[in-house]
Amino acid sequence: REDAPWWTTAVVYQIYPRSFQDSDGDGVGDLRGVLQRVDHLAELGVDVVWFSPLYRSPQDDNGYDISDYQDVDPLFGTLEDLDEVVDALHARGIKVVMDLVVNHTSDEHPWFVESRSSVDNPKRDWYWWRPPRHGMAAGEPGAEPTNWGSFFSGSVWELDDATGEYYLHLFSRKQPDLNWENPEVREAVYAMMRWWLDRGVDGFRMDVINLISKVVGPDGALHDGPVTHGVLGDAGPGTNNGPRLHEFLQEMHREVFAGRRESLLLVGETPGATVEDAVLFTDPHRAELDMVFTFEHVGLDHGPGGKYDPVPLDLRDLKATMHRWQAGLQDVGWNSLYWDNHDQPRAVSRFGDDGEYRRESATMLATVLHLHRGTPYVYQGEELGMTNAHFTSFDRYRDIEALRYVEHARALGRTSDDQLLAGLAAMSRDNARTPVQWDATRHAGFTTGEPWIAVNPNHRTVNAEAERADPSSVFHHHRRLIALRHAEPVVALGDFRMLLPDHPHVYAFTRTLDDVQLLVLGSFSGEEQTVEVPAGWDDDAERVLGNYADPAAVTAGVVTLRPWEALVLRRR
Ligand code: ISL
Repeated sequence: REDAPWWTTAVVYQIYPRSFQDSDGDGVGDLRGVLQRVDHLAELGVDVVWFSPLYRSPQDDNGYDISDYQDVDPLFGTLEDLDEVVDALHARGIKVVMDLVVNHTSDEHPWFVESRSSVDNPKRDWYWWRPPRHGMAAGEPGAEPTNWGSFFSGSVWELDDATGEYYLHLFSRKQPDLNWENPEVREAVYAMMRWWLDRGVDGFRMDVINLISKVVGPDGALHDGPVTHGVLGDAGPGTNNGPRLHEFLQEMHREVFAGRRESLLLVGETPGATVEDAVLFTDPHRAELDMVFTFEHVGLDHGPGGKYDPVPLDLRDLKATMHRWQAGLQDVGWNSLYWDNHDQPRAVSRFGDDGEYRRESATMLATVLHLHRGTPYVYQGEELGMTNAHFTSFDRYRDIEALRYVEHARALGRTSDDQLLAGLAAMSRDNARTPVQWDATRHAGFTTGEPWIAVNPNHRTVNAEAERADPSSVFHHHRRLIALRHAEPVVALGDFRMLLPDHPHVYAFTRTLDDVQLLVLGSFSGEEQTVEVPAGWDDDAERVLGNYADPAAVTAGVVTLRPWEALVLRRR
């Protein structure tokens, strides 16, 4: 127990700077805005803040397209402002983790500007340049070097007229992929990372880090992927979890983290990773990462047409997935736990009820998440029970992924505008990107100007000021959950055992450490649910947390949960 790393008892808070707090009235959040809100974070009690990208960027993908890794974008402030924010957070005992986006840069990064300038530029090989498909002319339909489709719709290949070759971009055409096969690229990335650590940051959240090693055949060949739907192929087999991925991570570790790992937090974003992959990433003896983000649980409601064609979540699937990850990383490795981030719709709208039972379902979801074994991540606004945007017209959307998707879907002509709008309303990343709702005033106290994306009109009732005033609020519930993890070792380290795996509406599990045991119950239902619990929970079990003033009672092994009720019991 004494040997457990510090992050086993930690809770991380994610800030998406553009939507957090504006200080200068330009409608975009910034670093001086963050300074105004550090007390909110301290009151919540979080241990770490992860900042989505603050670096200099053309903002094609809201900063995930970086043109200078060692500067702050003027939209957000200056390096000196960032130093002040880091100092202010450190002064409150909060560590700072930077987003690290090194699968790709911006096409405006000097490295890429050089690389595209000619075929014999020394940086040509820093990116993935390929001639047209054999026997075809540049620009001819189908002449792209592979059939891969981009995460943001369309081909991953962009023809560059200057040299008649194509460059690879798994995301937007303004996000060319770096060629990690080239040792100079890796050395440049490691040097930049060391610079940030020397400046005082406490770790990195590594964007799509499992895409950095591509499958390269002899003579540098890349291979077509299977075509499942549509005309483009799946880039996954050729780019996800490639052959040199673990080698690169171990090298990064030696070159950047050696000797200072204990105080840092290293978390990888790994869409497509399996439990088995996660064990390899997070086994401390392999010296790669501390934890990774799984995507399995946030893909369960994607339908046959992909994420914008959602299907209702079957709670049994969610429990089975979470259980597999809990069990798979019980002995070796560690989980990160999240429902929300800047790429996902709001969980209270997605898995809960964001109307009548907003408070109950948001607190239930938080309880279930935070009581798992792993490090919980709270995304800005989640602690306020913020909901989806519920936009009803295309012109509200800002996210490049959504806009590209609409453009391509319309060109294919198979989906009506109503269907497209319904898909976006349910699943768009912009649902998570509306400004944080601080109070009931115009624009929710986020900005004095015009916000870059509409503020949710429900800020009149859903906001930090109202949440702070109500002891039973989503905010105070999060505060209690975070305090519980700090105080009670079984929350951090206890063994996880799933109960009632086949129940369609109730999430139930125990956590056990030495002679202390917790029982966690959460109802994913607006109706009463009566379930049986294991023997021994009705006599002297102590109520640790709940989201109703008068907690449900366990009598003779049976408990009836009210709509979206959550309950945590303890016994020794
Ligand atoms: O958002 C997603 C689901 O539609 C994912 O496909 C997402 O693009 C993927 O998880 C990678 O996300 C990360 O890298 C992207 C960036 O757009 C995301 O915001 C970031 O979290 C490219 O840098």
